Amino acid sequence: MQIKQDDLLLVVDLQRDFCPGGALAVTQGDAVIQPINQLATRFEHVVLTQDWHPADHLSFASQHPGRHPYDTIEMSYGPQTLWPDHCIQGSRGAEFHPALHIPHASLILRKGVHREVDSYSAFYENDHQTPTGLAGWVRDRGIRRVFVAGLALDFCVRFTAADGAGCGFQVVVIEDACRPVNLPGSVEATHKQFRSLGLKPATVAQLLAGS
Ligand code: VGL
Ligand code: ZN
Repeated sequence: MQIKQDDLLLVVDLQRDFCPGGALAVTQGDAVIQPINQLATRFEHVVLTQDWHPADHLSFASQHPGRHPYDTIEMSYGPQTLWPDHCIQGSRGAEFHPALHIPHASLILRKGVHREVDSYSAFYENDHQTPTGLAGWVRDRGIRRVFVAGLALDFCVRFTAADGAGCGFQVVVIEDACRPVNLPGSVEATHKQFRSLGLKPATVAQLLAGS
């Protein structure tokens, strides 16, 4: 697969809290950083997303007495998984991982900033109605194809890829440049959704080889 000038690399949530030692650590989350740094040099357009919650965000189990991380609750917009406190605005855990090095990235999109609604996707908040503005940014640049990589495969990457396709972009998930949180059934559900949306997977090696 050949990377073109009007392609975008969308790098999802490569933050300290999602890497080993972080508040919501994804197994081997940091293993994707070097490949993504390398891939990013091939893209003219790169966007980084940053999970960026107020300290009292309602996706935090700590805001729901008697509830625990990874429980599911019903919010006004549907089911919501509860998480340990993570990526609090301005905190060390919310910083990009120090090994991430993509100086030419032209947009940093912060999401999950509203207390009442989580935002896994970089395009829409979890109510599936409130846009982040990214679709317009992408369209205005004439970008047609969006490559997605980062953390976590079964949450923010999954919802970003699905919404990107819903916005009319051609979406390619670079699966070996992602790692999952891996809750029961979450990875299987992700693959099933990708298949049903007809999303193309790619590997880092395929892209670097341009084949
Ligand atoms: C994420 C859970 C909560 C992610 C963000 O980046 O996949 N997962 N907030
Ligand atoms: Zn979050």
